[in-house]
Amino acid sequence: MNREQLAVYFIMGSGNTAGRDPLAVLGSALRGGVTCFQLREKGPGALKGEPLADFAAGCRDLCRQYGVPFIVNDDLELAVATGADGLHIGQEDGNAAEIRRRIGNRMILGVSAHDVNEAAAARSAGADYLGMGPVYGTRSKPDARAASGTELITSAKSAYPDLPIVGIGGIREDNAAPVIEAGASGVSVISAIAHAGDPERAARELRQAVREALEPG
Ligand code: 3NM
Repeated sequence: MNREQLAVYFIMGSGNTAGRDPLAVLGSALRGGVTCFQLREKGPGALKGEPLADFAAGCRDLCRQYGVPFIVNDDLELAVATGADGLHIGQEDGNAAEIRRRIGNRMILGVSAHDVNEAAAARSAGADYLGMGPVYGTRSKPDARAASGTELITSAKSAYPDLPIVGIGGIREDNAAPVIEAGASGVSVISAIAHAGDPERAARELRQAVREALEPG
C-alpha cells in the first residue's frame, strides 16, 4: 500500500451511520474522495454470519468501483472470504506476527498502537501501517484510552520514520492538520464522515485539509 492511500481512511460499521443506509453512506464517502475504507463491525446489534458476509461484500464492491483498499477489522476469516485487501487488528486482537505469517504478503496488515513500544512491536511483526490514537476525545470507541494529543505520533515518527502512521480519534476537518504536521500520512475517522449531514462533503473537506497539511504553501 502506498502512503497516499492512507490520506483519508474512513472506518465504519453498520451501526455507525445514525440509522442511515450504511452502503449509501459509504458510497457518498467514496464519491467525496476517501482513500481507504475499513469495515469495523462492532458493538450492540453488530451483524454476524450471512448478513455480515453480504454487507462486507457490498462494501468491497463499492470500494473496488473507486479503486480504494477494502480493509476488514479483526476478522481474518471474513477478510479472506471477501477477498479483502487487508486486515486491521488492535492490541487485543491476537498476535500480529502470527497473523502476518498466516496472510503472508497477500494482504495489507494494519495494527493499532498507542505508544512507541507498541509501535516497535507492530513494526517487527510486519505491520504495513500503524493506527495511532486516540489523538483527540472520541465517542465512537467506548473503551478508548485517554486522548493523547499528537505527541504519540511525533515520537513514533521520529523512532520509525519509514513506517506509515494514521492518526485516529476525534479527528475532523478542523483539527486534522496538526495530526499530519506531527508526521502522520493520513487521518482515520468514523464520526466525522459517518455522522455528517452530508458525508460526501465531509469526506471532500477532510481530503482537502489533509492535502493542504501534506503540502504546506
Ligand atoms: N480506535 P471517531 S479511537 C476505532 O484509539 C477507534 O485506537 C481508536 O472514531 C484508538 O473518528 C477509535 O468517531 C474511534 O472519533 C474513532
